[in-house]
Amino acid sequence: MSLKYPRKKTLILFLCVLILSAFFAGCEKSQKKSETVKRDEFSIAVFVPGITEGSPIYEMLVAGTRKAAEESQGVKVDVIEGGFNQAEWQEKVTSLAATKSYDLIISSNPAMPDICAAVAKDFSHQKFAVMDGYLKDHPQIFTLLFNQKEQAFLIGYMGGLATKSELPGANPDLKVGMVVGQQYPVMDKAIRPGFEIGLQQVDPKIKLDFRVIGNWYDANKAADLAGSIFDAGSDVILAIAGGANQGILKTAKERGKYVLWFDTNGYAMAPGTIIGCTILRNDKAAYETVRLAIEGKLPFGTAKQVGVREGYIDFITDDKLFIENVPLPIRETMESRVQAFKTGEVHYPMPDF
Ligand code: RBF
Repeated sequence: MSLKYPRKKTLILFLCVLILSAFFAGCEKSQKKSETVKRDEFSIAVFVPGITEGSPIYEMLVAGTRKAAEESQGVKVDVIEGGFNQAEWQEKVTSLAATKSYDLIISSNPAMPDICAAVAKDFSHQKFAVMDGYLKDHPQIFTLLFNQKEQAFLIGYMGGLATKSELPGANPDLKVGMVVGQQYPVMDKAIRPGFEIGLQQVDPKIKLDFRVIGNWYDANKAADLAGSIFDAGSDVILAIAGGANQGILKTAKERGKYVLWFDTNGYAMAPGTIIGCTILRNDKAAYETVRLAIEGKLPFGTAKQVGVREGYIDFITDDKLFIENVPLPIRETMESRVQAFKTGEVHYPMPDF
């Protein structure tokens, strides 16, 4: 009998220990759980192949990604600029993948799918999304290509109407200029031909004066090229040169000539000088892509293509500055051209490249 109580005490003690250890185990578990939640946050690297500022297409890439991240909880975004030395891009993307800390690396330009595919060989965990690029059937990569033949056609049609117009800076020569940062397959097979088709649908006698800077930042060289294009008889230039576009704008303003703008609404940057803007919704594309990736629904392995009809390419006709600076008959013609693409009456497929 005398042993009864000590036994009871031992039992109570044992139960206490059991309860306490269960309690502490519970604490540890919930601590681990909160650690897991932390590790489970969705992490995105935006690799800008160049410099964001001054390149409308990259500014939209960053803005669209940030917007999608801000609308979700626990999503982290790091923006990494690759700079203008293109030979370094692959190494820089490799370092990002090697950190193993990004659920998604998103980038934008037609050279990036191949670079991502090369990096993917060594990092099978890494997923990529490339806007303004095309690569089919790679299980780690999603790409989205804009129909830039349609985008270039619309601005070409505007260029044709402008060079034949009574605008104060227009001359009787049927010549239109184009200054680009560099040449690449989409430029040579879609953008330049689309622009020329647009010009020549207005008048087959219109000639294109095409010049290449050789990089995406040299505004002085761009200004000189624009000057020699105007000297040779053009009255309007399509600018696709990233940060170097500023040089084209400067020369056009000084000479009372015109610029056609690509990718964003640029009318307010140079009122009366920029007389046409054809836009590409890289912000919308990046936003939608990132949202799907966060939800785990982005179809890696597919290559999406979008154009005017799908709402990713447009020509802006309702801006106050377009209305103020461009005569009504030109505006009406442009509106009807855009409409024909929107309804599907006209469609230019993107070529293979
Ligand atoms: N476009 C830019 O606006 N800025 C750039 O720095 C830039 N770099 C490019 C680099 C490469 C290798 C390639 C192929 C294209 C680049 N582009 C750049 C062009 C861009 O992808 C797109 O075609 C144009 O912005 C017109 O929409």
